Amino acid sequence: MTTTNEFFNEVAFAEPIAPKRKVTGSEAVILSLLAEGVDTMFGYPGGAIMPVYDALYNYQDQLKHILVRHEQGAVHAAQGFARVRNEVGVCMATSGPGATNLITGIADAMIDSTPLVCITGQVAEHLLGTDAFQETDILGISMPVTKWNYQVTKAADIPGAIAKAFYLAKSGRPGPVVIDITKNAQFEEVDFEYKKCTGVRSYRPAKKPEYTSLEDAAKLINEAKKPYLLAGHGVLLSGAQELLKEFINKTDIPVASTLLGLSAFDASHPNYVGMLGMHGNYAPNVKTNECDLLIGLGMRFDDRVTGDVSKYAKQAKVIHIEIDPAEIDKIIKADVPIIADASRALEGLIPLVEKRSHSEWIAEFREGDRLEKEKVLDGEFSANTEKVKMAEVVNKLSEMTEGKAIVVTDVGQHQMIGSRYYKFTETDSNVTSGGLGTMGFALPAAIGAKLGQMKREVVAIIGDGGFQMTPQELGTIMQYDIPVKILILNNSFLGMVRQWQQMFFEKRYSFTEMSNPDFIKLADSYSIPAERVTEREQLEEGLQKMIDAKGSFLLEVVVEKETNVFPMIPTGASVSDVLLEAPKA
Ligand SMILES: Cc1ncc(C[n+]2csc(CCOP(=O)(O)OP(=O)(O)O)c2C)c(N)n1
Repeated sequence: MTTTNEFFNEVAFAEPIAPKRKVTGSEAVILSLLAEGVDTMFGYPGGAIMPVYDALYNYQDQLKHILVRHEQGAVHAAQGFARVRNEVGVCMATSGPGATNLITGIADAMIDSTPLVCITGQVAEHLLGTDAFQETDILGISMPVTKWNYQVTKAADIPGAIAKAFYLAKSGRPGPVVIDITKNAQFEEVDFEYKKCTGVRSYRPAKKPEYTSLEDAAKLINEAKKPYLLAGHGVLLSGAQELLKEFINKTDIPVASTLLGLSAFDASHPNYVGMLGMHGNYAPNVKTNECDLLIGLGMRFDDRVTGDVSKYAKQAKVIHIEIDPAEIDKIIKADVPIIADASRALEGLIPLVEKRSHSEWIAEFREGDRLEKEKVLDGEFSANTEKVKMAEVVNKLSEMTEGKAIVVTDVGQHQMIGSRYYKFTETDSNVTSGGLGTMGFALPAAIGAKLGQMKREVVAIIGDGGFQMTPQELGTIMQYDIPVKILILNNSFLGMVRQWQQMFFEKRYSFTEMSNPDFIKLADSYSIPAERVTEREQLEEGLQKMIDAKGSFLLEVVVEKETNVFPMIPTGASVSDVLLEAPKA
């Protein structure tokens, strides 16, 4: 473990921004958060963090604390908040079970590069290692799923540790950080003074690209006949949305989005070709194996995007622009690696690239879209089934909100349908659990997203399975009157798993059918207005009620039980083999 001296020697701090005064370690925690500009945090108290909660009591008008109903809710809410604000999300929990309940969300934030500072209480220093009440080695447990974690045992170290935590969480490739504070450190006194962290010696995230690599990339871009750009979460994280538009308007390159990159590029732009991946659109997947230049921008060639890597874009030169050097050549070998944030790389590239037109190449994508429309969309949107289909609901929602809502999706069929059919026209609007695929994410993440962007409409789209993983957060919505809209697409199945069972396990529906509670009564018990739509004719009216509601609203739509999500790249297949329908038996 790092000792105090090593810790401070490593870190560069700015000038003090808070005057020196004597406070308890607990008050120092709150003052440090305020010095970092935190106005909202999420948490759940308990014995080992009680002194910090006590200190918070006096600062309630400056630092809004949202009491969730389960620590997993706190961390997902902090993620939702961070994602729509592009700021660090903050959550807090007690030691032991409180801290371990944060782990799923921390792992989720790690893989989806979401900046978080998670503060946990810990037993007093003299009890460490004794299996004391509610003691758990949260540093050991969280080590593989945090960017950094640190245990503070002395009040004097609190401001420095929190400053370093914020710096590490948001710099370079963002991620979650855990600061574990022993109870004695919370009680002790400290001469409080806050200095923001400006750098850590052993950690030098690249920001600025090498000029020669930009020149090499520009040469490939200028020469390419069929260039193709894949936009990922890094575009949003580095605030490169406008630069990307400028770059595309100049080069006329078609742009596809990863799941987490959605809303970084306006879906109504003529160069937008759709979503990549296992359940992405048809053309964006197939064209990967036909382009002559592939530009990965702030994305990491996840296996859901690449399918079989041995058959992935073999014909293409690859430019990979990515802030995390560990991602370069990890899955796809780059001809031109550019280690930089998306924003800096585009800034450098725009003057070097020539004005081009690629209309014929883009028309090839439209041909793929036509095929997808014929084989998938026409069926998805037509009223040819008894119950309404998920696609109809999302399509209607997208139309009725003009693509302007923040959409928070859970995990499953509805996530893929929601991501593909919601036509995002505003940036920072897509909040989903991509890398970890955490069911139960959406309800608490929507709470965070709404509190992060109060002026925007926030709609959580959730399956009946995922909703039942964190339904207790209805209590949080009730207590703080958070106007989140909840859209449950109820197929009485763990739909995505059922789809796989149907396609790959001979329809053996092993433990995927669900008897559900009455969601309307459940919402009612939390004083949340709710309605159920069972017929197609009621859909528009139901959605309108939900949209018009001033406060929170739960709309349950009973959807077709056994519809499948296509296109689909079966596990291990190539992007060229994306299926538009189930293979005939
Ligand atoms: C915590 C967790 N457990 C299990 C899974 C595996 N899983 C992925 S999708 C899915 C089914 C989701 O069902 P539901 O929430 O009803 O949504 P639907 O697919 O029907 O839209 C399951 C069980 C998961 N992603 N996360």
